Amino acid sequence: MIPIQYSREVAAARQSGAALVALESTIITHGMPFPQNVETARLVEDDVRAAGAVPATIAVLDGLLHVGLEDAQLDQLGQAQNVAKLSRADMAACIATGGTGATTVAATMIAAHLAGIHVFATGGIGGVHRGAELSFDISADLHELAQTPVTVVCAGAKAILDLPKTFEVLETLGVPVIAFGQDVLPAFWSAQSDMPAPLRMDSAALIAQAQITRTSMGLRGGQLVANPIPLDAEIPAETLRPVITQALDEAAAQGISAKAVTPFLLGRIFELTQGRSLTANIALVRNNARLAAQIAIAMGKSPTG
Ligand code: PSU
Ligand code: MN
Repeated sequence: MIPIQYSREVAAARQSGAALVALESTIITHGMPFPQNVETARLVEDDVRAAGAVPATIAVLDGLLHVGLEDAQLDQLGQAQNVAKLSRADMAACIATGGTGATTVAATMIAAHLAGIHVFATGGIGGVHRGAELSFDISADLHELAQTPVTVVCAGAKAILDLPKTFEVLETLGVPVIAFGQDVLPAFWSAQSDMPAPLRMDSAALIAQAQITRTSMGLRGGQLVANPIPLDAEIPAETLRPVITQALDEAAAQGISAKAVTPFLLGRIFELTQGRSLTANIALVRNNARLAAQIAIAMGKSPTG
């Protein structure tokens, strides 16, 4: 095993057996502007604590895998330039070469699993990009969900993606997609989409039990919980549609590709909505952190967990 640097708080939680919730860092370095990125990361950690669990924000700093960041490290990462965006393909290389990188959903799942953490909260997972039939751009997040046993709480896949194709791929890969408390899938900035949810659960305890059952059946992989953004924070899909189209057109015109696509689109949508997309993004991540904490606590209470 590679060495893992735990924060003081996470190390204490591991000793006492407290429930842990993993948090990613790409949303900090590539998903939100400074200083809202650091402020949000702190709020999300506090939301996990207020719900009775312990937050473990994950990143690679100077070649060392950190599970839980001290306050100063979080601050530094939030302001650092040229931080790598790490997924399954490049995480080990970053560690081996002493680099610094923020972990995407895929890389955070890998790290959480290495650290024995079963639940992870993020904003929106990556997925199948629009036009993927030509670009082949499908996020590694989907394949990670198929193989790493971590329950990921998100607000759906980001609405910049091709949502029907994203959920088709998840089904093909055998990933349970569970809408929390509603019959349709949420769509990140919007609470509802027109896609029926493959599965629906209304309690954290059931979600925890479903993951435990999966693992005890020898089924590989995690599950995706799609938790709708709180209604008072949502942006209706009709409002976003032209904004997303414009951002996508600009990305195509400027030849933005590969890892740069998602950060570019999120940044342009932030500008085109005068910051409203960021306010919604912050609200949905915090909402996901609270649910993830409840699931983590329920997993700890289960006799088989
Ligand atoms: N959720 C957010 N903002 C983000 C992300 C998630 O609210 O920026 C990040 C996650 O790290 C996710 C990544 O894994 O976006 C997807 O990147 P890509 O589409 O390049 O796979
Ligand atoms: Mn991609």
